[in-house]
Parts: sequence; C-alpha cells; structure tokens
Amino acid sequence: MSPDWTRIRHDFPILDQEVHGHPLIYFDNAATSQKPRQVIDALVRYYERDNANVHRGLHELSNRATDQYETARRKVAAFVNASDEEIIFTRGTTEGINLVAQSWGRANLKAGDVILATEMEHHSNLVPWQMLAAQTGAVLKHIPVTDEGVLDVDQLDSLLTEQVKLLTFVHVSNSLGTINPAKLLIEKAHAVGAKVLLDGAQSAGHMTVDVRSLDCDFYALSGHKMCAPTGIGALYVKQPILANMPPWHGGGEMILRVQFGSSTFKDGPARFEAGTPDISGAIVLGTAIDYLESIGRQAIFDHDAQLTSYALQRMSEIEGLRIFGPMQDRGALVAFSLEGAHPHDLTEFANTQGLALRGGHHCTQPLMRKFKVPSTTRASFYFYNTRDEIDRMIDILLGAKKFFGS
Ligand code: C6P
Repeated sequence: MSPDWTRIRHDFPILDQEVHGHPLIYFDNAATSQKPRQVIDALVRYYERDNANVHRGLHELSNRATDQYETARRKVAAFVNASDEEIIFTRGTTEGINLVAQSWGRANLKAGDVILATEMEHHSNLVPWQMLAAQTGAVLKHIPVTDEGVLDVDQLDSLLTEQVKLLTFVHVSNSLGTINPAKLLIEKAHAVGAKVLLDGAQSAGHMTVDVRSLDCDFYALSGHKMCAPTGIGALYVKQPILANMPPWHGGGEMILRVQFGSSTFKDGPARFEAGTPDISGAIVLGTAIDYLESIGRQAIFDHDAQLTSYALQRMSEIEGLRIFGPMQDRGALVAFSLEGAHPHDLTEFANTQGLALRGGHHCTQPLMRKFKVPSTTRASFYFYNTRDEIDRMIDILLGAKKFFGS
C-alpha cells in the first residue's frame, strides 16, 4: 500500500507557514532536510527526561543515555546493513571523510600512491584528500565527467592502475543529481586492490543503501539530510579495516589507559569518538531512521523519482532554461540556469515568492568550471514535497523569465 503522503507532510510543522506572503515551498532539501514532529519530540523528551553523559556515569540517567546512544548505533548499522562495530558517530559526511583521510589515509598512503576521486566531488570529498596528499606525497587524480553529467567510465581502465590505493566518489551528486554506478566502480577498484569510500550525503536518506551488497570499505552520511538534526552523522568502516585504523582525535572515552608519556586505546568505534559526543543528536538520528523506515525507503525513492521526473519534464518546456546533469538515473534534484538571470538573482526572486531554492556553486567548484558556469540554481526535493509545489515552481520560473526579460 502506498504511504499516505498528505498525512506524512503534516508531520513537518515548519512546512505550514507563509514566506513573503506566499505558502512556503521548501526545495532546498539537498542542503538540509526538514525534521518531522517525531524527531523534534524525541529531542525534547531526551532533554526533559534522560539527559546525562554516556559511558561514564553509574547512575540511572547516564545508563539510560548510554543505552539509547548505543541503540542508535545499532539502528544506523541496520539502516546500511552493517554491524554496530562498524559504525562511528561523526558530525556529518565532512567529518567522516576527514576521519578516513587522517586515520586510514595517513597510516596507509605513501609518496607516489594515487587517490582517485571524480570531477563531480563535493569539496568535502576533495579537500581532505588534497591535505592528505600534501602530508604523504600521494597524488590526487580524478575521473572526468562527460557533458551529460555522468562519469566517463571509458577512462576508468586507464585511471585504475595498481598505484591507486583509494577510489573515493559521491554516490549521488549534489550538483548534477547523477546516481553513480557504485557497484561497478567498487568492483573495478577492488580488482586493482584499492579501497573505496562512498560519499553518501545525498544517498543515505533517499534510497536503500546496503554497504555489504555494495561492498564499499567506507560510507559517510549526514543525519541532517535525512530528517535528523545538524551536527550528527555516521561513518561505516568495514571490519577488519576499522580494527587496524589508528585514532585521529585524542581525549576522553577513546582510551584504555593513560600515563604521562603514552596511552593505549580502545578497540572498535569508541577509539574514534574522543570526548563527549553529540548524544542527543545520535539518539534522534535513531528516531529519524525509525521514521524513514516506517515510510519505507523504496517508497521514498519512488516518490522522489516521480517528483523529479515530473519537474524535469515541466522544466524542459521552459525556453532558455538549461538543465545540468543526466535526464535519467538521477537523485531528487535539478540544477539549472535561466538565460539572462544570474543564478543568485533567480534564487532571490524565487525567495520573494516563498520558494526556497539554492543558488551557488554547491561546493563543487571544479565541476562548475567543467560546465563553464560560476554557479547554478538548484531545486531539491524530498518525500514531503508535492507535484502541486512543482507546478507552483514552474509558474514562479515563468514569472522570473518575464521579470529578467529572458
Ligand atoms: N551538500 C548542499 O547544499 P555535511 O556538510 O558534512 O553534512 O555534508 C557535506 C557534503 C558532502 N557531500 C555531498 C555530496 C554533499 O552534498 C554535502 C553537503 C550541501 O549540496 C551543502 S554544500
């Protein structure tokens, strides 16, 4: 049975408001998603009843907080089909990737090794590798993107040499919407002995993700893009890779024994969670996962896909509107430009009509350079959005066309 999308939309109190005298249309979900009442309530409930530090206290509240925090880890693990010993809580995708670079990367890469990324990476999946390359002498290379906005897989065989120690790529591009052929890329990278990191920022909340079946070695996600608050995320690291990774942050909770001159460290995810973690964030990330699972991830994917193909169809009818990225196999976003209107001006115009879009380079400057544009405007959808909102966006874009004389 199909979910009751109208009822589901009512779970999001923020959507029920006017902006500049118009009903809010929130199409900036790739930047951050909205939060359902269930998640907001769970956050309040935690602070009203259970708040305490984890793994430290021997009192009731600390035990409750610890139980809930570790239960959330199990929920994240189940969500991506991993074991809880493979899930590290982070602040988000950015921190997860930096953790891999500074822990696994520093321990395993040396001068001349190759880190292979793609031309469509978010800065979060480029800058940490540039820093690691500068530290180790490794070289950062990339798989080019075609004019259609997909990876040029014909180049793979020449790029995937035995020098490649890591292939790192975005699962769903935040600037093009492209869903990359993860399984194929992972298989090819493993064939030359490389490890593979998947940037799951735009995939985790939108589709079923099974790290076992994908067989990736690292998968990073951000809670705030999948109905949880900002400041919490998770990193999957396949065992036994995790067991052999050195710590990256030092501090409380990640140690076994500390002397003045040296320390020994815990095994498992705790080794990478120094200091007091985002306890409430992790717990309600668990609530967000329960919420998404109650709708069904395939249902969310199908709903997003229908909205996106409808948006693509309607937007293609607007003369002077250029769509970036492939017309098929894409996630729930459409980046575009409108002749005669600067993307920032267009985004501001949309805002005056209550429509939240994003205008900018979307933290993918190398990709913008490839397409010879400084920035684009982007509409990104989630399961609480409707066809009616897309129709209203089209009207606003037609209004913008007149306004900018394009
Ligand atoms: N993209 C966007 O509007 P953090 O900030 O750590 O939660 O996520 C970083 C990140 C990494 N990879 C991809 C593919 C992403 O899309 C993002 C975040 C937002 O597109 C903010 S720039």
